[in-house]
Amino acid sequence: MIRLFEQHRVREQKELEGYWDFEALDTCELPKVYTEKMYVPSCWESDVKYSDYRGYAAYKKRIFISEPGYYRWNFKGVSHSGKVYLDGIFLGEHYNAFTGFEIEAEILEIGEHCIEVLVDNTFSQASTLHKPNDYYTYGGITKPVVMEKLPSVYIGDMKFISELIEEQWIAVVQVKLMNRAKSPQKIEVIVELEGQTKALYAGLVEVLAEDTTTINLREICEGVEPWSEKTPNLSMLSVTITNCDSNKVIDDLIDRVGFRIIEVVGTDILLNKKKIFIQGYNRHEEFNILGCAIPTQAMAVDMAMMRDLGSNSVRTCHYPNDERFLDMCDELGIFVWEESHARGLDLEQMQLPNFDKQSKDCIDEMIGQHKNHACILMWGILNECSSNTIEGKAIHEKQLKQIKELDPTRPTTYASNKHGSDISFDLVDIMSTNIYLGWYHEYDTQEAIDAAFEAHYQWMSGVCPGKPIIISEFGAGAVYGYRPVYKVKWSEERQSEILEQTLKTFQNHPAVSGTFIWQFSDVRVTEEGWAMKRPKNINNKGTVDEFRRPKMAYKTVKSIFHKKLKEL
Ligand code: ADA
Repeated sequence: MIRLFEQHRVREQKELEGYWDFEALDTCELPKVYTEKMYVPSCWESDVKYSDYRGYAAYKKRIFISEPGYYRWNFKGVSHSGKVYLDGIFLGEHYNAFTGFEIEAEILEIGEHCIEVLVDNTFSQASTLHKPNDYYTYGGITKPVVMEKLPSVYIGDMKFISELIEEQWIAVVQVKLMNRAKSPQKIEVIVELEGQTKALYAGLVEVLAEDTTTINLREICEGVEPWSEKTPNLSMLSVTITNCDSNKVIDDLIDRVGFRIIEVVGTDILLNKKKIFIQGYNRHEEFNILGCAIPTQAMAVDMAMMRDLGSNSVRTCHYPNDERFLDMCDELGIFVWEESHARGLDLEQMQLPNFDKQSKDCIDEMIGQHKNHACILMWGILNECSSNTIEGKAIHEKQLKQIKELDPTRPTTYASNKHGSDISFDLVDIMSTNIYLGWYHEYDTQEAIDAAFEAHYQWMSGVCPGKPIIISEFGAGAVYGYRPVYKVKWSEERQSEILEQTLKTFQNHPAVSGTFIWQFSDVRVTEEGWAMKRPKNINNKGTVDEFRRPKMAYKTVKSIFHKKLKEL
């Protein structure tokens, strides 16, 4: 499945799912011979032969071209990086497993061609975001590959923003047209929004040779049903273009949008002018043996459990998520804190030569690809990075500036663990703190936990008064099935008790606007650097284990979350 809704009725698209030729490699170069098969999309670790393989591999897919023209391959996720070749000719490359990329080529010869991809999931100084970590990063073509034939003039992008001014909902839409032809093209453009009686836009534009044209519109919309967690109303926004000379419809693009506005007013977070309380989970993109190549059916399993628990939100720790998961959040009314890729980098790692570009590209792609999702309420960066140094603050500032330039409509944040020393909170709209009271910070009574958080809050509000505060991570570990008579750490009982105590502290504190439990499910971690701190090589702070088996804490969280929902 490419998306949870139909994106095109005119443009030809097909998913290149199935077995591709595969060859594990000693060096990152195209092989002469392929001796194996690997399923796409999948993590190669899901093939028992490669369950802990970290290295290079080549994939090859034969394609048949029946008509000369412009073709594009949209790789939704290649982990960690991919180099793409057509008939042995290098077309382009991409770093980062968690954002998609597009590769284009003009093919003139009818007949068989082949796409090859060199995939690399090694760790090196050149890879500044994929590091040995408290989550596993897999190898392979892990998300769908979509091939499409593009007309010479096609729709390059569509951006939707909703505004609410004096009770009136306004649609602000930007459409980009691309012209590959060597002559100007006269195009009729129609932009329609489901529920609106007349087209938002209908007009003729001329796109100059080998150039682009942008159409901007801003229209008051009547009868709008806004999007919210209780009423996740979505509308199909479609743009269709017709070549005026041939009078032939040549391309279309459909997206699914929601009218909603998110604001920070004082210490409150408002959705459509109403204060909200965010409660939910940090969720890594991993589903046990499937790794990060999660089919939508498995995403739906997680979504059903998080909603059963009473979650109204998810934090995409620590990287942009699959757009199909975001489609689900749009459709079910789940708030999302989407985060660019970074976890626990110190200043030295943030100053590596490739860090700036790899971070910039990830933010550009995250916002470029996910900007129209109503569910995304805020953008996050740099989880537990160097926000307590002058140089680190400058890097935070640079990334936050980039985000605001791309999208001024959503608040920004980052999750800090620099308790008592963070100097960057003034840069963000929402202050967020990771604080494991009762687990990493030894407190064992409710009173002690309440007092410890109050002291932490006093420090935060002293450093940067008058902003909303989110508890972006808190929780405890538990090995599934470990039920000793004593409530020792790693037992399910202790995890349940710590979550009960800390949830009570955070949910009862007037300054807290949201809580994200660390974490929804247990996840595999890299052996390098983490095995000795993680029983079974697993980060087991999940409320469910890696097989989605609920731990004792499940009932505890469910009771507390649902009680809070009743108060909201
Ligand atoms: C940090 C980090 C998480 C995870 C967590 C833990 O807060 O942000 O990714 O590693 O600690 O489980 O200790």
